[in-house]
Amino acid sequence: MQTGALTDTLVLGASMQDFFEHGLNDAVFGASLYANIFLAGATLLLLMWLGRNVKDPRSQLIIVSVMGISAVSIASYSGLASGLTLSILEMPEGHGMEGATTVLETSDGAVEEDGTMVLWGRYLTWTFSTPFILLALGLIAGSNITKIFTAIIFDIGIMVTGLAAALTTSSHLMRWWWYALSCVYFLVVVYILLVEWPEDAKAAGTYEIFNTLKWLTIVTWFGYAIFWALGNEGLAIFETAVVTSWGYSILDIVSKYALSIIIVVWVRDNVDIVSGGAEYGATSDAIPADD
Ligand code: RET
Repeated sequence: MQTGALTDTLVLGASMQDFFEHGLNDAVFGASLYANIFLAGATLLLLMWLGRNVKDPRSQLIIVSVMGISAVSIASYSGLASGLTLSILEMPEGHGMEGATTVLETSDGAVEEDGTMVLWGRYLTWTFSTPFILLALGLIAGSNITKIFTAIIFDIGIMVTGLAAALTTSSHLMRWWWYALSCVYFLVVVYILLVEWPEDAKAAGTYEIFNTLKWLTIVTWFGYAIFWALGNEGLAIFETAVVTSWGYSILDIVSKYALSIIIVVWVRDNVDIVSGGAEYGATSDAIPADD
């Protein structure tokens, strides 16, 4: 019968409610998400307070940009905590988590599912949060629109291909192909951060602060890439989603909240330097005619 055939092929995975309850009942896992909702909210309020007296538009743009990081983060972690943006995926042949099962702590007791837990909402939301980091860094370095745009476009490429790497279940090789592609885009961003923007920052008189922010960013961003490779989505050296989730959450604390606070405190005290460049906002060296 038609209905019978349909029922036979229906795959029943864990429900969104199961994921939500798991976040509440598994304290270690849940804390990695709820702590970040709290930290992102607290950082956002602190940044508003720190930047409240800044009136210069270019300085305000940097401040608004870093506030955007925490604003996206609240939504990102809410997506994970509510169970909306995570799944249990069965990994392909040859993957370290092939044949793995995951136990979810629901209110009705433990539910075991085939597959490993993938918090794919992170990669989706990094697509929206990390451009804010690069916009702020590019503006502090006094860089031009072309370089800022290039950094942001390749950054979006990193995150979208990272999302593809996390969600691909058809072939083990294809997962690593996505990962490699993501790394190539990542190298473009690293090049801009290590070579282009330090030069611009020297000219803008912001080299010292830029250098600190640059290293904070480079080290933590490599941390994300390494964590993916070692975690349950990659080589599965850390087998559980809990370790991977905490790893990313700790990296987030440094790469987003600490970075934002350093930026806003510096901008607030250095508005003259931030707004000082003669050609800020221009796309060529030409001086507009008066007529
Ligand atoms: C992935 C996996 C594929 C290879 C690479 C990655 C890099 C991720 C990075 C993430 C940075 C995230 C930040 C989030 C803050 O909101 C996608 C893990 C290279 C660099 C800073």
